[in-house]
Amino acid sequence: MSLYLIDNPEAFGGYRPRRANIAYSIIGFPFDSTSSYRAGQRFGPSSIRRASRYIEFNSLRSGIDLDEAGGLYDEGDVAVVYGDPKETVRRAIDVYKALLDEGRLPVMIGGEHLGTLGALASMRKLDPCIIWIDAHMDLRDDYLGCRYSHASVVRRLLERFGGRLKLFYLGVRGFSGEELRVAEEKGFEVTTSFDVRRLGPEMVSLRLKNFLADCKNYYISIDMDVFDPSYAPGVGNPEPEGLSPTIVLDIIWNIIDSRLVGFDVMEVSPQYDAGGITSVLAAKIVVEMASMHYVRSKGSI
Ligand SMILES: [Mn+2]
Repeated sequence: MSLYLIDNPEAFGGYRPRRANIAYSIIGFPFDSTSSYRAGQRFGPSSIRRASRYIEFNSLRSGIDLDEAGGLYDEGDVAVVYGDPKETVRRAIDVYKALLDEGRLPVMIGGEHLGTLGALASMRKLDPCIIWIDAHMDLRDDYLGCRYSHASVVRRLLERFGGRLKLFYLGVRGFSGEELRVAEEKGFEVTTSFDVRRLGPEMVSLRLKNFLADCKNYYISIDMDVFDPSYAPGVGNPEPEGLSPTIVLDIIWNIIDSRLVGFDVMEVSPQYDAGGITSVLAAKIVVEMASMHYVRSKGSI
């Protein structure tokens, strides 16, 4: 296994199932060095793991109990280097390559959104389409002079994927004029939080299905700030007028299938998480998405 993986004694769900029995690998990304506002995302993975011990592993949408299906295997955390985002991304890529070589389906819990750059950069050969569920576009060339920033992840991905990236923004509502111009120029699909309210979940799901029609595989990244701050106050950059968890999960349930090659749930900042509800929601999303994917792919990936 990878050198850049550190065991975390608090496994997701409170235990480690037999690794061979389940393909889902949880990877913590405890990093927040480029955080511009409410730092503390380095504690996100631990907080999500703690919350995951006290929720049920059954899923109403998919109708299964993930514990009975084999559980979720927690690999531990990426060995991040605080203050060195570039080296940290390199290490995340190394960890992901090792897991992908084993045929596992990686699930990142974070941690600032930069971790997604490592996850997706490791998947260049798979050339996945990307569903980016976030209040923000993360499309700045640099942020405060830093090119390896949580606010520049999609821009760096564009470079790594040689300018051809198939990406669908869902729930965005906070972005600069320049970011929107780049998104349009690159042909990204942009469905804002207001579009979701106007169109409703069924129409949005149709848009997504069309987008995915000629994708061999795809990746889903969820920044917890896509949700309204009333559902998810504990994030690095809260943005009012967000989506509800039920709408986002209903949309994902409408489209999820065996082509999914990985997903992540990022940006939990527990110090700002009144009542700990953001961590509970993040843990629930991990369980729900793995369950939905398990059912749609009949447990095989
Ligand atoms: Mn983001």
